[in-house]
Amino acid sequence: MRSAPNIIVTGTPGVGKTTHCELLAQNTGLRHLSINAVVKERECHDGWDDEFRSWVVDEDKLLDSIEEEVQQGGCIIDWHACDLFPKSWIDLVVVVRCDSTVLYDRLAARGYSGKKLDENMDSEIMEVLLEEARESYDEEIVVELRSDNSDDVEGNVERIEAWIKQWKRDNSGADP
Ligand code: DAT
Repeated sequence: MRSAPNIIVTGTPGVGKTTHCELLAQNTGLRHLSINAVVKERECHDGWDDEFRSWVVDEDKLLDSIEEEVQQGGCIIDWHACDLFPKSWIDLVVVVRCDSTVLYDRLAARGYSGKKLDENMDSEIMEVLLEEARESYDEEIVVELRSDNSDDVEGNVERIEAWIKQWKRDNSGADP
């Protein structure tokens, strides 16, 4: 049994996943597991996709690589997909959402253009990640949080911190 929960923070690139994960890790002591970094550093990929300027992820290798760490609990998994992580690993799925005008500006500032920019904008507008989360996990562990400005980040992180405290009370092993 885990002594701290595992949380996925997911959403379209640019919505604010990493911003949330870093603050949450700092405030709670949970570990920020950036899947981007894992894929790159532990070479869990089949090479580089030039068109999308991103790694082609080898999901089996990725899951093997993080399994032991995640099963210990206390991981905040930061990734723009969520359906690959086994249900039994995960206690909460946070889908970060963002206004599309705000997102467009963030992605353009990041240097995204053409097909990569268009596909990410479509993904946010079509609620692709929210749908993926709802299809992959029990409804009651999926929450959608808005991240248009810095007040949103603080409010969201406070909410997740309160949830973590409650999870720890509920899973302490003590009699109710
Ligand atoms: P992601 O990890 O989802 O790709 P990020 O955390 O790297 O997103 O954020 C992308 C950029 O937008 C980065 O420059 C920080 C900024 N940002 C994220 N969330 C924000 C918010 N709620 N208010 C203002 N800026 C935000």
